[in-house]
Amino acid sequence: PKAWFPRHISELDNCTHLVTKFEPELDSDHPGFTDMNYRARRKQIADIAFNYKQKHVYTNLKVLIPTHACREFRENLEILEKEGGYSEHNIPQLDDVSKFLKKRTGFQLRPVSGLLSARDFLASLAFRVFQCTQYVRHGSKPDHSPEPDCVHELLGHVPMLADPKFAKFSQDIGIATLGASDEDIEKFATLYWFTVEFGLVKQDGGIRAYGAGVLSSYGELKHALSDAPKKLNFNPDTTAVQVYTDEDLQPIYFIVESFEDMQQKMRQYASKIKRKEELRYDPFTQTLQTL
Ligand code: H2B
Ligand code: FE
Repeated sequence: PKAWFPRHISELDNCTHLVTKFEPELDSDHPGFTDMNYRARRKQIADIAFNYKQKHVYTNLKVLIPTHACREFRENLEILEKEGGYSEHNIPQLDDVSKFLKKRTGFQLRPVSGLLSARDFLASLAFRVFQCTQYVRHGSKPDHSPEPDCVHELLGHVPMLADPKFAKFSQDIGIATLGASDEDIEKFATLYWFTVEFGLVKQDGGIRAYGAGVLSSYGELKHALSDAPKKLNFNPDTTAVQVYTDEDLQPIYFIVESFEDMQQKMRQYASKIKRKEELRYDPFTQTLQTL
């Protein structure tokens, strides 16, 4: 067999094997062997070097997508790679992705500098506007970010927002939240969490991920489709009051029968919410009109 060697600069990620002969931690003859401060500092520096992975997230996720992601996500990621500037060597510009989405489903990306309140975030969806963070997670933890970052938005949300049915579903949640009480906003935020962020769907005789929080994290994607977490059937009345964690892998996921079924159940749920006015979005004037 031919010996492997790197053929692209990104493959230097695989050239990280250290010769440990002189390491202060392993070699008792090293002048720093007994100096714990020195060893701790060396370890910090070594960790930075180890974590320097070019497009680490993208490359890892691509391995799981064929078997773990729903059809809509897979198809749209392929189109984004052909037309949207997506690749493991490139993080596309927000404006280019926004134009791409606009053509496909009318969604546009609007830059935001951090985590928004649920009310403001959901209100934007009513106008087919997705508030999109600009910064990237810290390089020391490429597989996890406690807050949304552009890796999560671009790899998790954008492919799904490029699907017409899913775009409509997202806008419908947004419209349903307008003028809602704080209590109802809390419930819609929880429904959003268990669908758009961490949802699973029955497809092709198995279970696939469509939630952006799952699809943008290698660890979460593996975990979500394993036997470890609990999986319940999506039902807006019970899902809306399910407690969740945003600090760790999810212990519970909700499965929808299909996107049509999810949309219909959500519509029914939203129609029961007390509201002062019935609203409809007029795309020509980009205004919400009272019916
Ligand atoms: N703000 C930002 N910037 N991005 C998000 O994905 C996001 C948010 N999600 N605020 C919201 C909250 C979501 O978790 C729900 C609606 O609370
Ligand atoms: Fe998100």
